[in-house]
Amino acid sequence: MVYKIYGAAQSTCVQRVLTTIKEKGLEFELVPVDLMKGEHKSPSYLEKHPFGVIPVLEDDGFLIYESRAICRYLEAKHKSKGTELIPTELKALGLFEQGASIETAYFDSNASGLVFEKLFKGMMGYGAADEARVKQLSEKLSLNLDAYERVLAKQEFIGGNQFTLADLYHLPYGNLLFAIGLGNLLLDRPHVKAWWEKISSRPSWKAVSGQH
Ligand SMILES: N[C@@H](CCC(=O)N[C@@H](CS)C(=O)NCC(=O)O)C(=O)O
Repeated sequence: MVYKIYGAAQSTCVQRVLTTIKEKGLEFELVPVDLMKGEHKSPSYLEKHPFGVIPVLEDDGFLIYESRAICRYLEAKHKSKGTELIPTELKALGLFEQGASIETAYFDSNASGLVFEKLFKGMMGYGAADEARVKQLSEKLSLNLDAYERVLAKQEFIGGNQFTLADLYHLPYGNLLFAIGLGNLLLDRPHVKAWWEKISSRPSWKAVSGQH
């Protein structure tokens, strides 16, 4: 079974899915969607993804979008293959769900905004970063990472004591924080630093981010 992933290899959301695919040891084919040419807004692509963003996964004619939902789908379908990315024991599952929610509520909302301001805006010709917004988002992220430090002082990973999708979800935007000169946010706190170094050195992520 070869999955089709519609997207671009450099896209953060696609990288989230590809890292999951590597962890599970699955086969995939990347079907290129060129954002610069606006292919994600074409009528045929909007049939696959009504919101006109990437990625979409195709599994033998079945289509699913939203990167985190795709990762969970693949984990559910291939539970016993490769790395187990969502625990089954009730309390471990509860902690995983908590960690997954932490990522969207306290990390992604700020980190993706920062990367948009400092990197994507320029790449897309939308002009200079709004420095007031950058300041606000980095202060918010910094405060939230103080909370990560408290969490990670008591458990090894953000979703409990095993590596899970909750950790993996952080990788693409965590990586780009370094590209925009804000990697110190992840390195200045000892428990966050140890966690970041552990998760970002996984072979799956190294392969997807091209740092093998
Ligand atoms: N929540 C969505 C976000 C998808 C998303 O925003 N994808 C970006 C690339 S990482 C995109 O297609 N951007 C193009 C656009 O917004 O026009 C997911 O996780 O899949």
